[in-house]
Amino acid sequence: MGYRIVVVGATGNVGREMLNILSEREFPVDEIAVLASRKSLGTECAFGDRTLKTQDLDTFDFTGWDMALFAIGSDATKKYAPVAAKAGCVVIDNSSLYRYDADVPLIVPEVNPDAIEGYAKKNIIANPNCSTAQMVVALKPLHDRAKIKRVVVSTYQSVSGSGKEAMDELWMQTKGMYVPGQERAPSVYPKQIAFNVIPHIDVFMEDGSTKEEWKMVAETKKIIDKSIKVTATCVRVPVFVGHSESINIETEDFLDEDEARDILREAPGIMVVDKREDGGYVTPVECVGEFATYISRIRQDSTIDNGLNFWCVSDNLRKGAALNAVQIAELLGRRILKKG
Ligand code: 11C
Repeated sequence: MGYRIVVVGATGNVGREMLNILSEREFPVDEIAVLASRKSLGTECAFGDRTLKTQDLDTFDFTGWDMALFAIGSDATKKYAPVAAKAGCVVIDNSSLYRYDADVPLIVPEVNPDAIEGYAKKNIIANPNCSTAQMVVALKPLHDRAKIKRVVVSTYQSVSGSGKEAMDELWMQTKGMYVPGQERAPSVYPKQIAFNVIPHIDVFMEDGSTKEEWKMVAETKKIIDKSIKVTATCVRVPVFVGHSESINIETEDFLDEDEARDILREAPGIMVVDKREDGGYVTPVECVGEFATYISRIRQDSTIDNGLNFWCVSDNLRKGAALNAVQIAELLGRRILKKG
């Protein structure tokens, strides 16, 4: 016996990946419904070798459905997630709406699976931001061994994090550089993204940081340990899929680079590719469509007593969103609903 699953926002970048991953991982599905807003109604979605027709989110009755994977914006989530949760359907939400709510667990299954026990307060479980998800998978095993005091992270985030329109903007702007008359002015982003980098993701906060940077701080604390200090600079780069991060950690205990490499090799969800030679590291194009978070360039930071640097790359639509949501669904099934 399997589950009755709903995917909300099934026609978007993340929704489509949710369907792919549910199918790839052979999630025990008895019945599946794909929902979209009115403007996408009738659009067909692939689920394995089946084709599903989208249904109207506005009128859908969540009663009797086990889990709903939400991949829509915060405003729509605010309207529909409580409806699903109230109907007894557990919501796994990819938006930022509930992440900082003390009554909603924020889960990365390799890192804090036990937090799922708190799901019943609201019948909602939150999925973290993509840049946080891949980072905490790497930080947790190092924190368990040497206690991380401080993290300095700079991100190189792909345009798929901003949705399909941003991917089109990168494509059209790039084409427009070479084809006279097809120049494309910035629209999704405040500045040109083709052949450029933009140190600005999400809205600005009062202290000069951006919301994306704030999320990395707040979410790392909630998922791993509130004592970890995080400072982040988040940058958009002209890459279609795959977020990269340059991470520096300072630990309480000394951690040798070779031991760190061994720890990361053994850690769940991680693949270490770290040869000190040309091409002996992973770049975003190589992580597309993969489940793992890749770690490369592990090395001592010789400017402090207990410091390490490393490079972290992952498919932001997968570990950063859809895969993590499906892993939460698997965890919920295994630990709580126990049907599969
Ligand atoms: C980006 N990290 O790359 C964002 C996308 O809070 O779920 C996901 C935003 C979020 O633009």
